Amino acid sequence: MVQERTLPKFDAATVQITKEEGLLLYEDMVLGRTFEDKCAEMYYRGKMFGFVHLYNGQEAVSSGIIKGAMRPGEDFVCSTYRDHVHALSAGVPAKEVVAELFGKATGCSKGRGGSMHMFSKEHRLLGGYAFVAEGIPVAAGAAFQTKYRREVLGDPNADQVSACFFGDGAANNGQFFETLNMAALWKLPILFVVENNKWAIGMAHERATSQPEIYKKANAFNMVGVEVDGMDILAVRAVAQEAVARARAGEGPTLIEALTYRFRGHSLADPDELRSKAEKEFWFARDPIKKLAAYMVEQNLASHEELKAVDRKIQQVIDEAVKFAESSPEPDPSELYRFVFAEDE
Ligand SMILES: Cc1ncc(C[n+]2csc(CCOP(=O)(O)OP(=O)(O)O)c2C)c(N)n1
Ligand SMILES: [Mg+2]
Repeated sequence: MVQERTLPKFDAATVQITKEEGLLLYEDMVLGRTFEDKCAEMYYRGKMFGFVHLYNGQEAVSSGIIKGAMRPGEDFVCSTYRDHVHALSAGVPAKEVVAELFGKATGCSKGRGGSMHMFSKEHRLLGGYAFVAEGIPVAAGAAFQTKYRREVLGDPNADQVSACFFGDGAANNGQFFETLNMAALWKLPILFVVENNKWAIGMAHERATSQPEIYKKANAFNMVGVEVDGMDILAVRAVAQEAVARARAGEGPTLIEALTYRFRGHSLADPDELRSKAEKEFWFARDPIKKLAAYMVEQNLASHEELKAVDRKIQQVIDEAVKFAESSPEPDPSELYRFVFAEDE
């Protein structure tokens, strides 16, 4: 029998959501899922190399936080090696993400990064990072500069919020503790979003940490900590909206622990033999996309036909993105040393 942590209950009746908002969230999650499925197909067809970590199952976290509560393109987003979908939610066009996976010059990191290093200055995506917990202090740096511009340089437009996504495994790393301390001390405008998917490769979360309820660690820093059902996008959105409001008001950071699950192995090279069938079934039954679709139909916010039209539209976006990436040029070898250091555009 699998011992599952009780998912916090969320009463959807407490939220108001318009048809447009619902469709935006639905579309973003479908984009994430369809993108990753195509990515797996391309990987097995030998179109890309190295480690590739997919986000299937966790979509409600990226879409609920970024699309549901932030201002994509103005606010900052910082990711991990599981970064394709955070990039998409932040507004990086799918064609630039596929091109980056293929190592093409048109990729968002100009083909230099690949799967684990999506980056976009334009979309304020601070990067994907291969080292566990590496992005946490980087996101705090972005939050610090916002606060500095506002309070020291007197820029009234400096009200941006940073969201930093990382895993349960990362929450056992020293950078997590040091950064949370500083962020709380300086009341930085930042959301620390732990995507607790129960596993760090093959290490079960409960076996690796003294306090499995990660949100409670916020207490040690005098910071607000909340847990949320990471399979329920409306719950994630509600928690994120509160945290963003707190950050913009100068009231400091929030630690959000989203309870979620990855529907695939750790990476595309992982045979995924350690997780039990019962555990997987428990979480597959909570598919965040199906949950939102059912809610939208039940609330008369959209019909099955309208939702299917979104699915078809996204399929087309992905197909076009692949064509764009396939026909894009490789980076020119004469430019090998370019972009090592920052340069004016
Ligand atoms: C500093 C560091 N140590 C070890 C690794 C190897 N590693 C890659 S992913 C991973 C597991 C991280 O799990 P988690 O933070 O829960 O994120 P998830 O993969 O579940 O999204 C480990 C140990 C690494 N990349 N960086
Ligand atoms: Mg994990």
